[in-house]
Amino acid sequence: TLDQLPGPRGLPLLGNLFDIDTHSPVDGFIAMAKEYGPIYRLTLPAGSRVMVSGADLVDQMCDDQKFDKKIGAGLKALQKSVAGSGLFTSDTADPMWHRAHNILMAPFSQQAMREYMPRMLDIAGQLMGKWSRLNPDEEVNVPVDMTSLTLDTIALCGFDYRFNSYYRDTQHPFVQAMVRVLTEAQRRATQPKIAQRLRIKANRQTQEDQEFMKNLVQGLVEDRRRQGDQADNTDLLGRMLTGRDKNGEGLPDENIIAQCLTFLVAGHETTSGLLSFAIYYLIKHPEFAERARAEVDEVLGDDAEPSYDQVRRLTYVAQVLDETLRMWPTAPIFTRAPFEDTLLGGKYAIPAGTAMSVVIPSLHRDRSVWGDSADEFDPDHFSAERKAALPPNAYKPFGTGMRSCIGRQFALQEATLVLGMLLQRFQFVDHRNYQLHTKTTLTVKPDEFFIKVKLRPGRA
Ligand code: MNH
Repeated sequence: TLDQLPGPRGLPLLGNLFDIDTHSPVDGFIAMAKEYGPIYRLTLPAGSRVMVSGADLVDQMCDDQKFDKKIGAGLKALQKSVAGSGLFTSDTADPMWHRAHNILMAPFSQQAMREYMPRMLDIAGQLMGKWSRLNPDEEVNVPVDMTSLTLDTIALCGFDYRFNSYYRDTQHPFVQAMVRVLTEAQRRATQPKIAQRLRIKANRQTQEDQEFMKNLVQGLVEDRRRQGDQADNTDLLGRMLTGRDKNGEGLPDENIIAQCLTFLVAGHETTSGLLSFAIYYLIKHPEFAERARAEVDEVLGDDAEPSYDQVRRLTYVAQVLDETLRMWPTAPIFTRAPFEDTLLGGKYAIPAGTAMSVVIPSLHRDRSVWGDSADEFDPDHFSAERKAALPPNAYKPFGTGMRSCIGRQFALQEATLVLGMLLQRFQFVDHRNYQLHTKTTLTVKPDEFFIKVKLRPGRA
């Protein structure tokens, strides 16, 4: 039974809460996978959870016929606080998940990505402008500047709205509201209900913030409806307003609003963490940075604005990003449950409905897949031949099956474009000799990561 699984022992009520570092809980999950092996059990106030990282076990869990995504306590909190009936926090059994998935597949497809290039270039250009105007002694806070980039990009491509993060000292009020609500949601997920009811002021703030966010997006939806045929519906919002599923059904406004909020939450921190970790690995591995820069110089030359086709030709930069997501998948966990009682790996009896979380960073360093170089950053892990030879479901930074990330092409195009443009223009200077430590909110990112940048000769 589940009780026989290895795992840390805890105090009766608090379970293993104290075994988990709240600054970066994922570090604790990774350390426990090292200690207890490919499958272990945690006892938390919210219930017990099975944590899995063995490649053979995860492969079995990725069968959509036998396992389904499970909306656990964390995702429930996200659903209640911001994401509502959006794709990320809906049950697969919910008919609205199917309708929205159906309507949104085309706008998120690789073919659609050409359409977002002008908007992505608009925001990328703002970052290039900011960094190229820094004085030599000024440093950049990498995750902060990357979060501005990815938030502004998803808002502009998503619903033609500008947060103008690079033109402000403080975050846009919408972003402030979102960050406050997400922080509070995380607190709620780990606190007893009674303690939460006592947080009267915080609860009122949450309600105000939620209304503020909803009203802003609702206003955009209504404006767009009013414009009718005059509207430029090339962003995600326009495509949701006009899209129909295979039965001819569209999405109700309430659902469209939830999707917009979901894209903001799901779409910004993950991609900004990816870019931040990629820069970290490149400053620590100058040989790979030089190889990437050589490719960029060949493909982009002096062109100020890369085209869609040029971005597609940055294959080594793409390998750097794939390898970065192997070492640090920025959405580090996904959770599934078997439809029926299941024997996992031929020996672990798992009752139907048991929540099982995949610890993706540990999966990605499984020695049976990556051999002795499992812990080493090397973009050649994703050379065309090695990528083709990977066992199924060994590499899962975007989750799995029909519940995998719908924004994958979007995120990879944005990250390839931006990392390419940065390498084209700048040398990164590791003036603090940064030692990696991570911070986990919904996602994981390098904490307190500063660099300096030097404009390359002849670039502006
Ligand atoms: Mn994304 C689902 C990782 C970028 C929108 N995303 C997932 C899942 C992972 C994930 C893992 C599966 C979660 C689960 O099973 O519970 N996402 C990423 C990573 C990046 C990323 C690592 C960037 C790097 N995601 C984006 C972007 C968007 C987006 C950008 C939107 C513009 N993601 C989603 C949505 C889902 C999702 C929406 C839920 C899809 C579904 O269940 O139908």
